[in-house]
Amino acid sequence: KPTTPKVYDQWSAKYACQRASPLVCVNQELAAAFAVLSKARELEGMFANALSYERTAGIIKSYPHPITKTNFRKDVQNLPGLGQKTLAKVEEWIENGYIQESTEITSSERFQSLSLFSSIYGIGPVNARKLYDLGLRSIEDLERYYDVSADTSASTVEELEEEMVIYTPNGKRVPTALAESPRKSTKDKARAGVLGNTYKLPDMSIKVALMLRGELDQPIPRDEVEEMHRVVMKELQEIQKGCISTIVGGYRRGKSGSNDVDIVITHPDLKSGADMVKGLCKRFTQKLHSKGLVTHVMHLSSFHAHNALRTSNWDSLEKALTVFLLPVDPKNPKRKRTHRRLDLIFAAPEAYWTAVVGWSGSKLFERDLRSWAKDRGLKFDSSGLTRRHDSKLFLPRSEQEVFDILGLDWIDPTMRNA
Ligand code: DGT
Ligand code: MG
Repeated sequence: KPTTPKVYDQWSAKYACQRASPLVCVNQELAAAFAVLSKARELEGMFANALSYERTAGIIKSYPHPITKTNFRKDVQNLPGLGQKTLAKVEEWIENGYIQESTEITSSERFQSLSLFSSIYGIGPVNARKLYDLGLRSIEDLERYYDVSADTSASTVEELEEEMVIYTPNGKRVPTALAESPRKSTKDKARAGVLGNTYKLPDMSIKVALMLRGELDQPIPRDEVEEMHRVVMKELQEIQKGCISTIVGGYRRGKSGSNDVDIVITHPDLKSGADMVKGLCKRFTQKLHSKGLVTHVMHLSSFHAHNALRTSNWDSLEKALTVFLLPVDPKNPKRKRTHRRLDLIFAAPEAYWTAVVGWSGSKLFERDLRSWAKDRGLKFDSSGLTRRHDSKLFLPRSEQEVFDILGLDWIDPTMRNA
């Protein structure tokens, strides 16, 4: 579908989901400078500031002209959400070609270490700061700290399930089984400290990510993403015929190299598809693991229909976050394969298109999609689209219908790079 010219004209709209945002924009360095500021605030736990700079980077990505003094006065200073401080930085960039603060941050030891630590799958900003405060600076420091030399080879589905715990804000460990149990009341969970939870990946996953760092941090070319997809779907047909899928994430937005591969899967049978998909995630992950295609399982989640932990970031879909290794190519046996991060997301047929939209990104696009929906009395997440006042569930039959229900103009996935 071609992107409608209308969306291209809406560069001054408030929400990222109303605007066309190309992968690379005409003011890319300016957007990147604000992305650095956003990242720095995020790493320091200043989430409101991080979001504000992320929005600035987003709106700059949609602005279709190179920013100059003239159009700064005409357009840019009137863009929604840009405060005085931010505008001063844009002017500084017009004047000097850089933003002093971004340049300083980029070269600071603290920023470099915190970014490096948080680039390891499973290490978030809080953990990164904790490690930095312990005096750790480099990857070698991390490897010593997590004792990566110890056996990190096996993390099977079963082992992982036993290890899964949720850390409550006061540091209490609660088994995921309790946290996700549909039988425990919200009150029980609150008593156990589950509400306001943060998921923490088991240290084992961090070890795996560290051990495979040299491979996992290499971007995955598009043809390899497609090859992984083909292999995965061929295996899936063997245990559940007729499943369909979409490669989502950065690949779908046109990135030439992805950090991971995200695939949304369903069975299209409207009558029995939901039953066929239920529990499939775990079964399929076990199959891939037994074949050596999935070498590690970093996280498995949501095996309960009523996931009481539905927060803004975690939908209730079944998903497996794994490490994947393509088999050696018989036509090219010398070529060594690289471990890749693979996320499999399973949706019932009625949730398929919201899952596709919800996992295509970008992150800001998704966040604004939720806000946009909320403003209209709707609730959007990857597992469904509902009306707030009576919880009426919509059943979109295509991606276009998701946009229609939300009252949004169509935006091609390659223009969702806010
Ligand atoms: P990359 O880094 O090349 O993989 O780039 P992306 O954009 O593919 O980033 P990724 O894979 O972290 O996330 C893909 C999209 O899926 C992104 O828009 C956010 C969304 N997403 C990631 N994790 C979750 C989750 O746990 N729940 C939901 N609902 N969405 C998620
Ligand atoms: Mg991705």
